[in-house]
Amino acid sequence: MNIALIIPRLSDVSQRSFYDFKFGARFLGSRKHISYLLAIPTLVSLTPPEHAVRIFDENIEEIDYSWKPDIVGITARTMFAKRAYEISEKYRSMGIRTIMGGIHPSMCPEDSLLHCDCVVIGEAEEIWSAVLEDAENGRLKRIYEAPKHADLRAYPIPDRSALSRRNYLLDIVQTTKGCPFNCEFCSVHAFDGQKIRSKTVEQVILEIQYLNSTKSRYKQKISVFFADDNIIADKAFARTLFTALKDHNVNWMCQASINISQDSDLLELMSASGCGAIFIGFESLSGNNLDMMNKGVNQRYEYFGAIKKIQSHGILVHSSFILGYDCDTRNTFDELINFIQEANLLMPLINILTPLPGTRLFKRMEEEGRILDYDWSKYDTQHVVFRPARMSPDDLLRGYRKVLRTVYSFDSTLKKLKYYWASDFWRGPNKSDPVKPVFRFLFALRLMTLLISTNTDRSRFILKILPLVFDRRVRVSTILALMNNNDFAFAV
Ligand code: B12
Ligand code: SF4
Repeated sequence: MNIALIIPRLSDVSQRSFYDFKFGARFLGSRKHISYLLAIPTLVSLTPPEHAVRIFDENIEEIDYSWKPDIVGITARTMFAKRAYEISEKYRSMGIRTIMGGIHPSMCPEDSLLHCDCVVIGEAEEIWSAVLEDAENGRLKRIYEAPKHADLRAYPIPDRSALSRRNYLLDIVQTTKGCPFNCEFCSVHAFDGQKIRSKTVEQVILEIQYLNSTKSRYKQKISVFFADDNIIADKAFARTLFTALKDHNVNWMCQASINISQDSDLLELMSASGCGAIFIGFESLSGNNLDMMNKGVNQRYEYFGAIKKIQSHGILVHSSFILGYDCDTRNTFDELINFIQEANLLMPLINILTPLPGTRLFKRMEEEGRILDYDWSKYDTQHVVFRPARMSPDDLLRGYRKVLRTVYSFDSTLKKLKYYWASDFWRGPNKSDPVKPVFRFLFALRLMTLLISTNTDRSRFILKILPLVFDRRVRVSTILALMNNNDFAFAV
């Protein structure tokens, strides 16, 4: 069969995402996107070789509807489920059968089945080849459900050969699945389970070797985002993995729980193996909120100290906060701004609380009659889809925008950058992966082209930044990422 595998873009309601890199792509004159979704190369690797596969990622290309496959597989998260439905309907109107999978159809199969021919609930590993066999023999069922969680050691590595990798900033690699915690707002434990499953370190290194052997000639090192929910959940595995990574010349980022701040040896190993940033869900400054979230683990750590400790190893803390939990009031916004500024958090992710389907939060909000909107494209953490407990939906939206625009204002960005430059924070990467002078020069030239603009804050920022672009402590990619974040903050 001919099979199309599709990654939908966000719907029109929710055109922007913190991670969309739209400003960056315009700046570079390309259509670069942060990354592909790992589900797609995973599906390719599970597809028997007699089938032909084409991938369309709407974030970097248009779907070629003139190519008529026998079957279409679409991956869907909640925030782009509506767009996934549109694509599915379009193919169905052409007489082509569609199959949807991923977290959204798994959590809302009935809703998804209104728009596609078949839903796969759960992970594809155990079931995808059976689905394809049924499709080929004209007996595709409406619903398939993975019989159990996949043993990650039993499958081939994701096949990225059909991806346009040069269009992505990062490669995605997953080494473990599952999370032992049970936060109220999160769907990971419901989908991936609470038991940690890992690949073997050898499997992961094989993926890294493949990525290295096919990297763009412009890159000295590959950049990898480890898509594990908590890369240190199994510390023994993590230690072996980080030790093995040391020999493979990788810039990497990951997600981990705050207790990593207590483990100097592990932090040292992470830093030595190329870890540049750890994403940590701080979620809230309020202990009562953390209790409600069931995120007690955070309460055992003093946030300022934890951030300082991690950053003392040359690893940037990417923080994430949720606004709108039940104990939040209109004062919460200023408290969060003050905290972020005082802690010099460089790229905080600010989320409006979103009751994602399949979470305990969604169930509670429904029971309390507080869900105001079921338009999935607004479930993107930038819209208010529920009634907050101690403020109006409008207060929450305005407060969110205030936080975003304050912490990503150019003044604040420059102040924080100077803080990091003063300590020569990026000396490790600047030594092992120096920015070529030609890139600095091109970056400065491109910055200058932005000076003629009505955005006077940006022009002022550029004028202050220009003399520093050639400073050896400065990484131009960080400046571009922050300009991208500023653009996002003022667009939503
Ligand atoms: C890595 C990651 C990111 C990264 C990278 C994004 C990327 N390119 O993948 C970053 C940090 C950028 C990110 C951003 C966001 N993320 Co995120 N992210 C993840 C994470 C940790 C891993 C995803 C992953 O790669 N999994 C590995 C792949 C192989 O698994 P999979 O996608 O589930 O696919 C399997 C099955 O679902 C199934 N399957 C999937 N598709 C299909 C299709 C077919 C046809 C079939 C048969 C089967 C199938 O088979 C696959 C193999 O087993 C997940 C949590 C998790 N554990 O999954 C959250 C998660 C996907 N993110 C989530 C959220 C909310 C976000 C953000 C909104 C956060 C924010 N505030 O900005 C943004 C949205 C960005 C966007 N537009 O997608 C939620 C989504 C919940 C939902 N209901 O949609 C998750 C589940 C975490 C959570 N808290 O619940 N994310
Ligand atoms: S928010 Fe993080 S720690 Fe909590 S359940 Fe989800 S993945 Fe686990």
